[in-house]
Amino acid sequence: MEDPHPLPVVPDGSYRTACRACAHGSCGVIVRVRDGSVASIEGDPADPVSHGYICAKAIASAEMLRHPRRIRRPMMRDGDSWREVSWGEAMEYVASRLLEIRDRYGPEAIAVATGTNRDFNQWIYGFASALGTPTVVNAANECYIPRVTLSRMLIGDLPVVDYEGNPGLVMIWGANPVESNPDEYVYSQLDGALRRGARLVVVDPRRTQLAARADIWLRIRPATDVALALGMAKVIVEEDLYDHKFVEGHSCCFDGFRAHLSGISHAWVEEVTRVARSDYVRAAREYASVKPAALHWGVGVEQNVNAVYADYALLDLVALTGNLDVPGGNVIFDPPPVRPSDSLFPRLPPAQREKTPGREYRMAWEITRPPLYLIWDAVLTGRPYPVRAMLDFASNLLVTRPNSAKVRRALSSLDLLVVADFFMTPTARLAHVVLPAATWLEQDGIADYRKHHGYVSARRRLFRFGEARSDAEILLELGRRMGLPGFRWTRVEEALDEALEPAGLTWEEFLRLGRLRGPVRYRKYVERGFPTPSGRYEFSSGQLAGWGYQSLPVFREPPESPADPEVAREYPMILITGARRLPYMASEGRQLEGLRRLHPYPEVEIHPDAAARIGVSDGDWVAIETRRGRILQRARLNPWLDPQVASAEYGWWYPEIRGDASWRASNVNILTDDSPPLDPLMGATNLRGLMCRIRRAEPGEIPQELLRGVGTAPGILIPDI
Ligand SMILES: Nc1nc2c(c(=O)[nH]1)N[C@H]1C(S)=C(S)[C@@H](COP(=O)(O)OP(=O)(O)OC[C@H]3O[C@@H](n4cnc5c(=O)[nH]c(N)nc54)[C@H](O)[C@@H]3O)O[C@H]1N2
Ligand SMILES: Nc1nc2c(c(=O)[nH]1)N[C@H]1C(S)=C(S)[C@@H](COP(=O)(O)OP(=O)(O)OC[C@H]3O[C@@H](n4cnc5c(=O)[nH]c(N)nc54)[C@H](O)[C@@H]3O)O[C@H]1N2
Ligand code: SF4
Ligand SMILES: [Mo]
Repeated sequence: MEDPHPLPVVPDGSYRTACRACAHGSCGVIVRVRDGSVASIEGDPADPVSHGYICAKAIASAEMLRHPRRIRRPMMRDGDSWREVSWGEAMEYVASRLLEIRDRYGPEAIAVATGTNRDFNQWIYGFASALGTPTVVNAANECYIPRVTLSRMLIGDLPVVDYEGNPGLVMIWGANPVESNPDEYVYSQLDGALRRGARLVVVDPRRTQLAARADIWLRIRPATDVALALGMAKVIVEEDLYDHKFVEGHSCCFDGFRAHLSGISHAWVEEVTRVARSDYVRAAREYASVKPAALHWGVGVEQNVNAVYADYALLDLVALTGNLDVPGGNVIFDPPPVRPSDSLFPRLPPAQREKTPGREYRMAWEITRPPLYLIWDAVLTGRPYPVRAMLDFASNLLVTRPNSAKVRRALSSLDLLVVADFFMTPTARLAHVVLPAATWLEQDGIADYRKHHGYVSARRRLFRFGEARSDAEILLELGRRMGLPGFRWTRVEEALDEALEPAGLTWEEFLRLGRLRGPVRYRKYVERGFPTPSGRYEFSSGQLAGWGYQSLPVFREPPESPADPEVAREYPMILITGARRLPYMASEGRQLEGLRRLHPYPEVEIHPDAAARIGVSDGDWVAIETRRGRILQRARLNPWLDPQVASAEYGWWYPEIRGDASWRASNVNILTDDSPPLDPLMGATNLRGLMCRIRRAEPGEIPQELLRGVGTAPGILIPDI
């Protein structure tokens, strides 16, 4: 294969655009194009969210753009080998196979899959709705959507930290913005607030960089956030530190909440969470008395069976202290004047909606996001309905979804699997058709379309690589070929024009303008009230009660826990999976030398005492085992951890290995489970807080490729295919 060359679509010069080398950041960057190539990618100091911040992933995008192993043309499987085909042939094949499957089994037999919230996602969800399938695979059950959905129900939308409003205290809870820049946040915002003197409270089982910088660090036992948040609420209520004006003027059911808090004891909170009462009392007092105070929370609290109630208890803290929708607190920002992303496409017909599996996970069901085990089961058993095809745009399902072994079985038994990606990932290797996707440097689009800080910005196409196309372009063509309702545009730009209509701008004009923001208004609830049955902030949710759920946040011991002696005897350590590392977005980037050299292999953090017991030193390969399976990561000793807790990285696969060890050897989702019990409302699985055991790896267990090391291997660019 000759070396591919990305071709510029713009003249040499400097271009403002929005990075998307991770799924969430959209940091403003300036890309310099010289002699038709990327000369540099730098942070844009004028960006109102990222303020010039840039990270290693953005810089590595230049390597990504021209990577010799990128998929350049559509490919179709021919037995055990691959054949490059034209777009026309690939699209014709996919469209006709999908129509056949739809006509034979119904549209629900076609699953659409994607990963985290990426800017093109409205296209894949729009495609699903137009096709009429409720069979959607994504990460909604345990990432972000629990807090968004609950917030929509209780207060209208997700309240995010108003960093521009100068919080006097920030409480970071189950989040690690230093490494992850999640969703609407970029670390530079928090850093700015801290430099301006904000106090910092961190709730995290690990002593992250931020925890080390904090005024108070609460080292919580994984998956017990509800109990800790309720304990803090108890302090705030009992010590009369709550905001009477908000509680009396704008909330309901406070007496019930107070009684709920009286029903739990501090001894119980301490025992469940392993946080000393004196510490969380101090944190509660500070959080309640510094004004304004902001709560920035993340997936650390959502990836377990207590996801939604943890989100609820945290929202209660925000409301209780009067920090809701106030400057420097947690604000529900009005969206920018663009059409809501889902309004561009037809809605899922009600009769198809009704078919969504998993009505017992009511909140997930309401938004058509069934827990994934139900979809894998449908593929494998044909119940509640057969699922025979899957379109996977931007998700390395085999590595990023719990219970990888089952995911593998399900994906392998489909009649048609289509994957759009940049590289031949382990998931793409299982496909029948692989489509080359465009990176952020190769596409036009509205960045942060679906975020909650109220901004959108323009991401512009600067290059073309091979025949790669943006996801929007691919889905638009597929939708048109299949005659789906709503897929009426001939070019993606027409959809962008339509999205921007409320702002009175065309895409071209927006490109020149660069960004838009909605109006910033505070305390909107005074006029608008809350969207609850009572119109007030409900400390006891009428909607949850109406669905037959506990109406106040309650704690449930995780399905595997130290409290269960039978599991704990064999698997004595508590495992959290998925702490982010800055160089990698989920399972991406392992083939980029610039990133791989920064962090060549996955690490599991363990306490030195735990390591000494099994004869392990820093850097040794260890085997981590759960009831589901075994993987290998390297031990990183950390004296600040609870000696019973281990924290493993996620997203690991090895492009340099050809066989199954590529995705099995270090993939933490070999260890996780997807089956019930799950979070009762959103179906979140237990990714943080499962039980494991760790031992030294035997030399024979470790694949040779890993022993050679990244630096000395004949390159990590061994053919992917
Ligand atoms: N570099 C990089 N950036 C990313 C990603 C990536 O893979 N790499 N992924 C993106 C995605 S998909 C997401 S959702 C966001 C996530 O970003 P965040 O929401 O900030 O979440 P994490 O970075 O996972 O940080 C979670 C923190 O919670 C802690 N934690 C683990 N279990 C618990 C618990 O039970 N309770 C509490 N209180 N804390 C716990 C972990 O130790 C960790 O420090 O990051 C996004 N950004
Ligand atoms: N054990 C455990 N599992 C987890 C988590 C955890 O903490 N622990 N975190 C969960 C969370 S919060 C999330 S959101 C998911 C993330 O899961 P995913 O979003 O599935 O993660 P990625 O590995 O980033 O997969 C994206 C794939 O799409 C490709 N890609 C990237 N951008 C694009 C694009 O624009 N178009 C196309 N077509 N392809 C693209 C990449 O090359 C990559 O192969 O993982 C979840 N899984
Ligand atoms: S955080 Fe994400 S968006 Fe920001 S520079 Fe890094 S990769 Fe790009
Ligand atoms: Mo996520």
